Amino acid sequence: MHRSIRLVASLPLAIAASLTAVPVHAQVVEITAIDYAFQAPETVPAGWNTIRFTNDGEEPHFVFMSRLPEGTTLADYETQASAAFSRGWTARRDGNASEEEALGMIMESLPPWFADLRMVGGPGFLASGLTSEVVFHLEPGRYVLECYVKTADGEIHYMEGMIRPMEVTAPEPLVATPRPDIRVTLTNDGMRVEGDLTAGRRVVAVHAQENPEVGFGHSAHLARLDADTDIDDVVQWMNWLAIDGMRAPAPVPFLGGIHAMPTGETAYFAVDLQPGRYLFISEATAHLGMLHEFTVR
Ligand SMILES: [Cu+2]
Repeated sequence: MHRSIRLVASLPLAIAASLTAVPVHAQVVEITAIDYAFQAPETVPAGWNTIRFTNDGEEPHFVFMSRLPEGTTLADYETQASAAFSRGWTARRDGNASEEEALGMIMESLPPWFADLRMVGGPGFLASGLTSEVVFHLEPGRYVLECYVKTADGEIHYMEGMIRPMEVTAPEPLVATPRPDIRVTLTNDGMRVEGDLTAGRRVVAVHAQENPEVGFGHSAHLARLDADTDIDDVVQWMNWLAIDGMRAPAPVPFLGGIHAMPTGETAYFAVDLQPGRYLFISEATAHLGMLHEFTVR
């Protein structure tokens, strides 16, 4: 744990200053995370939206963004879906369930409509003090913004207030699709990374070509690694049901990325790459080998 704190403390300011805009003429939506709430507009227009996500908190945060099925409200989401995860996690944390039992409890109590929840790939894990820009195509509907990172005490961020509704309104304006420099393709055989992995401002396209038949989808979050970072530590931290899983602080600084999306969809994020060691890692499927290390020279 001491090592984790040192890694976060050593985050170069250069990274914070260097995250830059995705070069696309999309509408810009500001979402800010604090410990523990989201500041965000109540409505945004449909279409390609650049989401500028800023972490003004001390702990790492993300925006798990999903569109509710027709006829479902934020209250349904909180009392039926979030509550199922909270119960499973609390049983696990308090020593009343193994990981498998906790997962079973969650799966059993999720409402039938949860299968129709449309995950749209919200902004990925982001370290304190950073801003990331992601570009998503949003369909009209009722959305939920949620963070389920945990505090050092094992409280889930959404239980502390990090859950919020957002309405996406029609009509859909015509805006250009971003042009990526780097393509990350998510398949059930692993993560394929192609393109210009050199220093400079890069737009990363994340494409969900496949998702697991059962369980949670693939995602791609970008972490900056130290020369001696053990990738297994990062993989273990991603295990939400592990006792120490996903609790603040993170073992590495996260620079953003894209959360789970439906199969076939693509979203984008921008990052200014500096020379160094990096890791693309999937949240729910990292332990299955969904990660890719690379070095920028
Ligand atoms: Cu959070």
